[in-house]
Amino acid sequence: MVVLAKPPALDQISLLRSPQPGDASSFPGVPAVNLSSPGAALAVVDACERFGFFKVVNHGVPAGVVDRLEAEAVRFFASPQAAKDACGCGPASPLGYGNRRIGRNGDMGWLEYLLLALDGNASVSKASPVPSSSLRDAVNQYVASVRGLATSVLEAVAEGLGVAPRDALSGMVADAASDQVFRINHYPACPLLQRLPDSCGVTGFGEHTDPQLVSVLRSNGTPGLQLALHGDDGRWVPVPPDRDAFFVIVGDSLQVLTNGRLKSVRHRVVANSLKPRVSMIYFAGPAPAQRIAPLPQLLGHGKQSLYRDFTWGDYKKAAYRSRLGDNRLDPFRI
Ligand code: GA4
Repeated sequence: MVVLAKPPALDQISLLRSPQPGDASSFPGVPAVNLSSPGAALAVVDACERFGFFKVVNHGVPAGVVDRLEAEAVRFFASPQAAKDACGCGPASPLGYGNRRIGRNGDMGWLEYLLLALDGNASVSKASPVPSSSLRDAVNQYVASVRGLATSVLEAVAEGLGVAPRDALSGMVADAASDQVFRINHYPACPLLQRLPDSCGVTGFGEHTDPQLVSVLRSNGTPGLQLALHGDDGRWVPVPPDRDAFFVIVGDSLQVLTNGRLKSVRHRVVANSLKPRVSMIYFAGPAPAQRIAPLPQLLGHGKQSLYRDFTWGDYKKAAYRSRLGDNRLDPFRI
């Protein structure tokens, strides 16, 4: 048992866990894909089938756009807590500035964040409170580029799966009514960790799958992200940070649209004792009325859908009734 002289704030919200990654020796590493190279579509599908995860390199998103947003985010999160609490954009419910509370059902993490809704033009929506117009502008500029990356990824998935038209998936995200969200997470350094045995970790963001089609994540150079391997008893492996790449995460909706051929991936973040981690994630979701069902071309040869029919609106509503770590697709399986 660990006895701490002075109970830290962390104790109040029972964050301590032991999220130990497993033996990563047989993990070949995160696949890296250059979307403009020949064979990219097959490489994307292969990575999505094996891991539900890969990183995009040589992506063409200007470094200045990324750096500008990271600097704005760091500046906001570094402001006094009282200023953040009074920024007029919190507490998150679920949009806005959130501190440690995730979602509506009691999930907690060692982080603070901004969760923003985007409108049909992929600009921060009027319904989303933001702390400053400079942060809003930086998000809009960033999302304009990263949404293009998500589009290319979804086109590559369609091509690699032999699905026509090429925009069968990406069109769901390009739809003017599509439901896209953007999140900036700040995981402060957690010095308490240095006083705990190695076997103890602090949960930054608990394990979960993303409900959307795909998520595109970029982080600073601080480690912490881990993913559960498909098969292999869901062994957890660390994802080495790469501030120059974008990580693509397969979400539950893409799993259903491909009738389980691509699988969403459980992932989580553990806190770091020394360095703060900042990540920015674009979640590509479809319009609320969009039917989420296997694409007809993937249901040939008498194959049945593994899922009952539902819309993105139904799924999102169910997600917000769930706990972070729940398997949200289970109730939708036939
Ligand atoms: C996980 C993916 C995205 O971060 C998110 C999260 C959302 C939230 O933080 O408000 C949820 C979570 C996420 C899934 C289950 C519900 C909803 C918290 C939670 C407990 C913005 C999303 O779309 O779903």
